[in-house]
Amino acid sequence: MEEPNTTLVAVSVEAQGNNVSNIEIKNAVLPSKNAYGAESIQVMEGLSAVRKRPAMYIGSTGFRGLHHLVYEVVDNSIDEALAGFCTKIQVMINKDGTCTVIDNGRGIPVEVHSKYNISALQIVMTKLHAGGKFDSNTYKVSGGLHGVGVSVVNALSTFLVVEVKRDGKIYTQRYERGKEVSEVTVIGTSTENGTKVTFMPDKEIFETIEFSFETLSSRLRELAFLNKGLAISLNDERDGKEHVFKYDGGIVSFVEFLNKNKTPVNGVIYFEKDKIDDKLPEKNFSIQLAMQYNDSYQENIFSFANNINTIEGGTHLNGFKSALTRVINSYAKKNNILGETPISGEDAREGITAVISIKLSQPQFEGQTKTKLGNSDIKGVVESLVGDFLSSYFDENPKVAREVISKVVMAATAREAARKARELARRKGILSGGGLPGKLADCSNTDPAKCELFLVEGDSAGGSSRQGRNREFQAILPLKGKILNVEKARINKVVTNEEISIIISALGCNIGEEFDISKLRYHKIILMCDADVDGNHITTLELTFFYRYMKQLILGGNLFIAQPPLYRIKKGKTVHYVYSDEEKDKVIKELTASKEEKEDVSEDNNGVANTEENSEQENVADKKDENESNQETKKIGNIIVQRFKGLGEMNPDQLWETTMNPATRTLKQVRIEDAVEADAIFTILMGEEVEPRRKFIQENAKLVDELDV
Ligand code: 0RA
Repeated sequence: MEEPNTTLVAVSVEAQGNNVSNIEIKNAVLPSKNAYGAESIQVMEGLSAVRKRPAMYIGSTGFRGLHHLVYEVVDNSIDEALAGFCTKIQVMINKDGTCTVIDNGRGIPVEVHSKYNISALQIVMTKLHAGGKFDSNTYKVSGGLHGVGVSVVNALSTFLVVEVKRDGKIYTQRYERGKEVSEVTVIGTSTENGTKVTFMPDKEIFETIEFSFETLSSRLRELAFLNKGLAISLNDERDGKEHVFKYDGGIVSFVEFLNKNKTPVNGVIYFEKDKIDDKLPEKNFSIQLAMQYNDSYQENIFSFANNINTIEGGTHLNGFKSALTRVINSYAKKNNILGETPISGEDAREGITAVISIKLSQPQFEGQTKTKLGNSDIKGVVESLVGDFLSSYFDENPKVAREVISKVVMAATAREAARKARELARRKGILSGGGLPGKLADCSNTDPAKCELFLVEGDSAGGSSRQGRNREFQAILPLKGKILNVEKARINKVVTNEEISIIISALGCNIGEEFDISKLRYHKIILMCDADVDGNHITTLELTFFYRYMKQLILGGNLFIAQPPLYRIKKGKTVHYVYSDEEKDKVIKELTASKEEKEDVSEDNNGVANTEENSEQENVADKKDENESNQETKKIGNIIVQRFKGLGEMNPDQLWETTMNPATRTLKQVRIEDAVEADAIFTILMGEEVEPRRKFIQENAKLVDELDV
């Protein structure tokens, strides 16, 4: 069953207001500059396939898919920048709901194709995979969601208008649902070059057609970091918001940005290398790496392949990690600064912030969300390039090397202390038979794929859920309120924290480098807290723990948040459980309408709220209903509305029916929509610094209201 998702992150942290000047694009790897003419464009098929199965081309027809349309057009402009022809990209969300992307690249070719006798522009816009850009000497992404071609955007738009400035003229053509409705027409002259695309996403295709400024903004900012010197602006004509991104420091600026609310230990270490072989263009490869340690305990590495955030990592990330561990160990050994304990990879990465961005000709994207780089030869290539660079960097910068290594040695010592403390705790019997915690009410099924673990707030709710559950496949672990804030603690404190060590033992898959998904005892882990301020805080603390120590479970789609109902609405013998205030108003309205005149039903939601607030006011009885003595109960006519203050107030049957029964419950799946934002939010909300948190809370009142930290 498809679960609704909880996005860890939905906001951008701060506006970036850089001036757009001194435009300089440094093209790391130049593809061979053979000019594309109209003739080199290969024609493939029409667009009907795209409208039939849109998700195949853009991933989904939801919020994500909608925004992919913009990224698809922007990717084409970025390709022009990579080829050295474009320095500026402007994105606009227009008042009428359309989106415009303008670049100053070469402009899509307009010449008439001799074989087909139509303009190349029309071919690019109306044929799938048409474009002279599918040869391997560019870094076009194949197989992934990007790079499907701008014609896909055309196919999924009610209308699209393109304008091309090229050869001293301005050309235009209009399309509707992917079909041309005008000729390519000259509408003026210009000395400039470039492409302007305006499109209206088709509401027959998409569940929503409303663009989000924040979502576009974070991706465009990321693209600006990854493409040094390229100016990317975003304007929201609906409310006048504007961001301009341009980073002459590229990923060095990216690392500085990521460490903005942290305390750095060293300057940013940067390295880039291109491997270009004109005879073997399919082996072309470039790498950029920027890294800086800070005094926190978190590892924060972002990896990209062809500008795509490889959230699931892959061979480039593994190559970097191996090189780092190896170089740090050998430097420490050579200089006699190795402590008693050997340095593990995790120690070497404690407090690191790094961005690794590679470009390659034929990327293979794998994994659940197609964000894991699979090219097997890349690990060795990255490992040897990074290894060579880092060892000479440390040799040439002994002061930095010592700072880094003394931090790493401290991490190793703390980890060793943590291991010993855990060992001791185990012997002292905090963890009972079979290594499972005594508080765990396990299920009888032993197939992890069928099993669920509920992490429940408090003993009282723990009790009702234990009684209410299906003990065949549902296990219950009651937790004592607030778990440790892992954002502020080093690993030794984290693993010796009682509640956390109980969670780790119950799950069975360990954390960090010892993490082993094959040992995971439950494939669904469900956080179940009260729907109030404390409950939200606990959920956030638990999310922080999973995000920092078991991110794999989030990436694997194993983590969920239960949705207990807020109200129980009863009229006569029928009972409704509702999960939000809007839903409550709606149900009350329906129940009221069914006894009154039908015309009430046609009122909108506001009307209903008013009805309840005003005209029904005299009917509201504040006295407690006899049967529901513990709960806040209101009477509206013959309708009884009962507010659940906590899970503990529900009896086991109610808890089963509303929150635990797979047939009737709603679960929210936790996903990482935007890794950069997710890190920033956890750092800001849960970390040491007070000022950024205050500022963030002011700027994002709504989100924080939901998180309530
Ligand atoms: C096909 C061939 C060439 C450029 C483009 C397409 C192109 C597409 C888009 C979409 C948005 N902006 C774009 N800019 C360029 C090569 C052009 C040449 O050889 O002159």
